[in-house]
Amino acid sequence: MGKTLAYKILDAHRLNGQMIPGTEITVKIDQTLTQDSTGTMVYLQLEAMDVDAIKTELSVAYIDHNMLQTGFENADDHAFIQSVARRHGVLFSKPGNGICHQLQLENFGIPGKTLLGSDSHTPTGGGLGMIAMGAGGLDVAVAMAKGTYSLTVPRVIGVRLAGKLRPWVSAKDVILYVLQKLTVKGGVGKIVEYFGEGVKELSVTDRATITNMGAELGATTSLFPSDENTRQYLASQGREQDYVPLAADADCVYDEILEVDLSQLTPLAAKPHSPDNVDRVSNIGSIKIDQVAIGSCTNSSYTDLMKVAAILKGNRVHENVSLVISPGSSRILKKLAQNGALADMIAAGARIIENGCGPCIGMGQSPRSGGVSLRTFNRNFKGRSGTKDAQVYLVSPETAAISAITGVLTDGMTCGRSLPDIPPETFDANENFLVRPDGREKSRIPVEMGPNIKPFPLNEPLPQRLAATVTLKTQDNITTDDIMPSDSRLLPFRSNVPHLSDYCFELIDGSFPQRCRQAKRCAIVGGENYGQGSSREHAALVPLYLGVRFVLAKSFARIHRSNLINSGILPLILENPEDYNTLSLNDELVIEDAPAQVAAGDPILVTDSKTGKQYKTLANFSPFEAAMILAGGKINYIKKGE
Ligand code: MIC
Ligand code: SF4
Repeated sequence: MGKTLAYKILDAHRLNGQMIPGTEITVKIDQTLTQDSTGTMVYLQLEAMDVDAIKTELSVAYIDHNMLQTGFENADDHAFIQSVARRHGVLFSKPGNGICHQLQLENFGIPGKTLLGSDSHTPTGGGLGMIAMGAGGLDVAVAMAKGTYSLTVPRVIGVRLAGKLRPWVSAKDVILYVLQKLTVKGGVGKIVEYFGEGVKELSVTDRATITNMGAELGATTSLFPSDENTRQYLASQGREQDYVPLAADADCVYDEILEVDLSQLTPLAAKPHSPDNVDRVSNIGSIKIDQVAIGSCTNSSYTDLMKVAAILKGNRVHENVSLVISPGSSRILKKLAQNGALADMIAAGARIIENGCGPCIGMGQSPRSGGVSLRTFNRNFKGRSGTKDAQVYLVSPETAAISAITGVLTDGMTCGRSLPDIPPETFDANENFLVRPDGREKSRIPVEMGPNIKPFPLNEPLPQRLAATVTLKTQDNITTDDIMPSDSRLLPFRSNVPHLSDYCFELIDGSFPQRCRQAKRCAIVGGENYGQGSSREHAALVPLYLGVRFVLAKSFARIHRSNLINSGILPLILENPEDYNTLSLNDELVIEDAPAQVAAGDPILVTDSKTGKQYKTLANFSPFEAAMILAGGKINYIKKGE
């Protein structure tokens, strides 16, 4: 039987374990990327590991998230990252160069390679036929130090694409459709692999939009074959030599298949407050809008922005709408400036902001109170925009641009306008935003550490009797934005866990930090898909700082589960989901003989010390994960030299 493309690449990089779904393998990591909001922790951890030389073929440190510089904190973080990058031979991408995923695709992505990034949207690289995965910062630091990463072998969902997209329907609508079908937890433990006749109708940047937002399915990653379109894309970036044709074997068998006829799709939108709350734009109707934000790592490619410019050209942004555009990279912005498209946008009344994440992570441009914002981004979790009661809809660049003109949510297919074809372009590399390692010896390059950079918390080895008070009970699909919010107030403090701890679960229950400070050790009760969304390990480190020692939930999102384990916090799955109903705030829970139970494997028994009720939980720890839990987290485990 033939192999899926995902298994071919994983198998070719496999160092340990077998390709058996659900078991652990260790793979060689060719490339890593970090961005600044997770990067400070990554480089603190890399420094703590005291390695002589990084083991990857290429590692890049991008600055794209924390760029408002409202105080000294962001700039200090940038200087810190630049200094450590230089010490370790990591390439540094200066602020202003653009968003990490767009830049990695343009400059460094190579079909068939593995990429591990400290950002959940690293699967953008799957648009080029890479196995590109998001992970917590510590896992990326270890991948740099050792050149490896361990993961659970995923199952593979095949998405068969047929037909061709109609005008006004684009790649964003494809992934919104897939999200509608599979939901935000449909991809957990799986890789989503696209195949079929329709693949050739999508450019690499279309594919990257789809694999980028595949993160919202909870998938390990998503990927496309590498074909003639891939060759053309790499040639357009001056890197044709990096092209490698790749495809699944014709007789491979997928674990599941989803059929998508591109020609049947219509413009779609994800309604507040979840990326899978998808409906047709025509069904939602002409709701009045206040803001349109175009950009992010999902939809800021050259073609996306050229389409936007073509729609805006000669028109006026509606008087009640604020249109803000953030290009994906300096190379794209330069081209838009050279060919006049930027002038068309500005003439129409668009606000152009810096190349970077910007409004996508609440760094400015928060909508008005109760405002309706159409965004070409990938996440519309409540409060993420920086305005608690904003209503954020996720749409394609085409839908965003036409709606910015009409002032209401508009289905481009019915607006009576045609869309011009965007001819392919070639791009010059812009080396001036990159700082390449200069080969100086590590010891001769000092670490530049600003006063806001505080040490990260470390857990204790697993005690004999692990007793904890339930200090929070949550619903299903809790996001890492819920656990550790990130916006312009808080992003500058990503290197200061004590400061962040006052805001943990702020939007869900503002008294959580106080309750944790009163209880000695704490536990959280969660529903399905606990910890979905970003890769930020702050969603584990901050609870750890507050005393959280285990989380009981119906199920966990992949990256957050790993981040909990790396922090020595036990992610325990309730064997009987009905037990969720019995557990409540202030319950006193205890795991007796904790080290012996973890070492023996599932089930792990958690007892309510007041009522005596026992909860059977499943941890599914691999031997390596169990060892980390016993040691009190990954850093302690590494320090023990095991
Ligand atoms: C996000 O889109 O949520 C982020 C901000 O890029 C995060 C990383 C972070 O929290 O720093 C992600 O996707 O992993
Ligand atoms: Fe940046 Fe938004 Fe992409 Fe996250 S999703 S990397 S915040 S643009």
